[in-house]
Amino acid sequence: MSEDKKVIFSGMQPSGLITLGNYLGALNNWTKLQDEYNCLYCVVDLHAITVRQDPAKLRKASRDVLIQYIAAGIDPEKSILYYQSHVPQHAELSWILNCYTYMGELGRMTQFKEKSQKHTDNINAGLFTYPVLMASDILLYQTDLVPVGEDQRQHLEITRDIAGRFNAVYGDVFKIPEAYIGKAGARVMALQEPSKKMSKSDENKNNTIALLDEPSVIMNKFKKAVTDSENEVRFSEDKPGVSNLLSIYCAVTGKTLQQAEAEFANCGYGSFKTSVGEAVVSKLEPFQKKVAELEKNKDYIEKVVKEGSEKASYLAAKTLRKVHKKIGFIPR
Ligand code: AQP
Repeated sequence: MSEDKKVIFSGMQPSGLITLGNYLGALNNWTKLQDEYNCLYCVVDLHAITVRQDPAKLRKASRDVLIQYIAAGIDPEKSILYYQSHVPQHAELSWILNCYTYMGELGRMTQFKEKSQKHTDNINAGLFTYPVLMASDILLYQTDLVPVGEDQRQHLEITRDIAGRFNAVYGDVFKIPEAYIGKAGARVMALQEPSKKMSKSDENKNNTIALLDEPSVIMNKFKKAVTDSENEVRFSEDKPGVSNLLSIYCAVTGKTLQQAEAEFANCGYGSFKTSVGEAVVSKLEPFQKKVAELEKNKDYIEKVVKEGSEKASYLAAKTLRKVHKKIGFIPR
């Protein structure tokens, strides 16, 4: 890693198939940061098990996420790509930072409130301490910047609080990370319920576009997408379905909202939805081809995973050694 570049850390959970929301809101932006920053992109499998996962599905999703990082344009020569569970320092630092985090602040996390309402049968301690693991992910690498969507801002705030609290006791151990605010990241909403975000773990598959969906499936899902009774293609808060489709169209074509509204001014919802579907299909076509190529190249993927976790472990061990020393643990 080059000393003069700032460090960026981000990750995605292998909790399902990566969606168009994950791509437009995160992955696509990550690829643009690789020349200017030292980037670490992690598949955060430890986070995924805060919700019960089927082992075979988790294994497959973890492989798929890593391959899709590369297919989307993350270059293992430039960025560090790895699985969180391959770098044990994440879990080790997380335990330590648990001891510097208060129950009260964790209880205020919206994601905990939402997920514990959704999974009432499994409100586990991991779900509660998720933000501490996330703080560890970030702080282990002396991260300067974290690209986060609005939904993750609260987690970055608690990371900053924990780091500041630790530094106040032991001196400057951790870099205090900042949010990286790129160009307005698209927030993609669920196609059938546009008041909530598109999520890979959504059980209603018509709500989500998976990056690996077949073209015919993508077209079908867009055709079924919820709109309204007005039949006017216009971006407006009271038209969440149409506005979401317009945002998706702009994000994949690079057109402005004004251009898109003008293009569909005299167009019924049927042909508007077809155009959005076609734009998404053609955006995803080269990506899907690349995924198919990478899937055949197991040796290459293995090499990327091995080298990535070695590089990440080296950096993580450096921080953890410092933490151990400051706390007063006997050196290993
Ligand atoms: N709908 C979305 N629009 C824009 N960005 C999104 N992100 C997630 N959903 C949207 C961004 O994708 C990254 C991946 O985050 P994650 O995998 O850690 O978990 P998440 O945010 O909880 O994503 P999901 O898809 O909703 O997963 P599940 O269903 O497992 O909870 C983040 O940068 C996020 O901002």
